[in-house]
Amino acid sequence: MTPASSRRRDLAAIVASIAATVFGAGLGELAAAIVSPTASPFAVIGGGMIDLAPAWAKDLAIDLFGTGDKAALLVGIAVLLLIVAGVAGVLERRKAPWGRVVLIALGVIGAIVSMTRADAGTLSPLPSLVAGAAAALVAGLLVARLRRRSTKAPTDDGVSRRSVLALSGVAVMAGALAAVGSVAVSGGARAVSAVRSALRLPSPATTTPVPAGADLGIDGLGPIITPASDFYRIDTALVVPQVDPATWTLRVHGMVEQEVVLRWDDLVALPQKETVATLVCVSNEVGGSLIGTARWLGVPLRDILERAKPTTEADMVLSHSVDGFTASTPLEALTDDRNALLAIGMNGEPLPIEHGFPVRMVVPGLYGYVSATKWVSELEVTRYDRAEGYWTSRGWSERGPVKLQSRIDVPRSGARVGAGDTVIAGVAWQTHVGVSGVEVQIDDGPWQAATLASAISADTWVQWSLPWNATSGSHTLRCRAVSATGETQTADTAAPAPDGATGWDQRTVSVA
Ligand SMILES: Nc1nc2c(c(=O)[nH]1)N[C@H]1C(S)=C(S)[C@@H](COP(=O)(O)O)O[C@H]1N2
Ligand SMILES: [Mo]
Repeated sequence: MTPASSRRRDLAAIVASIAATVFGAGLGELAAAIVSPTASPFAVIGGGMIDLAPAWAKDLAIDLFGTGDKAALLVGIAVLLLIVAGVAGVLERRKAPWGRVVLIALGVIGAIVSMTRADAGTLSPLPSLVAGAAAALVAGLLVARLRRRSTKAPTDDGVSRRSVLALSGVAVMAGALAAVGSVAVSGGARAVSAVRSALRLPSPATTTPVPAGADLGIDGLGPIITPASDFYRIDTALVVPQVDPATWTLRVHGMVEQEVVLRWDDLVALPQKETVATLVCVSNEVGGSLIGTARWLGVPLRDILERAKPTTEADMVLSHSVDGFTASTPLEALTDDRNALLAIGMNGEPLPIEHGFPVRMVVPGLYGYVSATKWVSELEVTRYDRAEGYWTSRGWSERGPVKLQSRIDVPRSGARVGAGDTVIAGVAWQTHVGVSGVEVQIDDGPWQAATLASAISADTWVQWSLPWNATSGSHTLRCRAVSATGETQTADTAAPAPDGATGWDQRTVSVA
């Protein structure tokens, strides 16, 4: 065989093996949709990578891709998979059956990882095994065609290669069809979303009014209550957990006098409270958008814990999600007079599925990673010296009180502003502490006091504005908040890890 024809055969083997892998992956997705949606080979590998990833990698992913970090991860896995598949193709042609061995090994790795997932069931390894076996089988058959003909006359070369390429096309189509089929079959997701749509929430016994002056209505400043569709989403779940209220339970256990198990019907029968609270992610950079404010409906966690009677030695509640995520919340924050909720409603509707349907926690004053467990299923009353939450074991601080912060929203960074009278505006927050003022500095001028809008409560962000007579040229705007306790927001810059970013938000605008 000439080196050129060998190269062409290698190329055909690469194409065939990649096609076989696409076919296997599609079949694996279909198998997962049928037996267990969270056991999709991609979700399993991705979930495993998310859990194993060091803190800096999470930071980097959020930095680079924002809330699109999961899509980026899946694309990354797919690219890696196709590279390995290509290598397996060459191996299979030159050293059969080693290519098939590699593909089967990929399936076995997926199967092993699937069994380590928090939500693993007995059938979880199946989709990955199906994917690996199908990829190996098809790759073996296709590459064998290439190998078989290579002993015949060189004129047959092109014919066999072309037939392998055509069959590869068929394999890719079949894989795509299986993947499309998997979406149609995944009834679990549709079922829970139908249950959610049909739900009627109980009415609250008490509500938090939103004062008329809370929303300044300035163009470019977000609404004081963030619509659920615009609310940032951060979690480790590649496949959004589908939890049916009919089977949902909350077990309160650990260092308690009385273990409590709550069902959905029990929960909705309890007196409900509607509060407004701002939720912010510890990964939010200065000036970042991983923050939102919503009206939450639910039962005070205090009322639930009161029934279980935590023992006096307990100082932490480790809340568990159905997907294995955990958060460590100081027991005190759940039993003091703040509105820490076991929430079922967001802005007047059942929680959106990706925001924790049917039940999540919302605790004013603490970053989400230590308090806002979505799809919550267990409250384990324990101690900080006995257990730790998901992000604490990855290097983040065990307690996460929200730091004093402020952000400039108007004018936007890099915006072109017309000279003359305009306005600088933004938001400021230190949830559960409250904000008493915001100061703005234009270029190197003096710090000027902005006007604060009416606050909903100390648990929410507050809007602020300052009139500005803008002169033409480039200007740097800075803001800093003053807390309700009189503390001024620090100028010291700190990265989000391990306990939240600090520093002043700064924008440069050019005035024409
Ligand atoms: N089950 C689960 N709950 C979770 C998380 C998670 O990864 N899994 N992430 C937490 C983090 S880090 C934040 S900031 C908030 C974000 O809530 P949201 O997605 O509704 O905005 O959810 C918290 N609850
Ligand atoms: Mo977060």
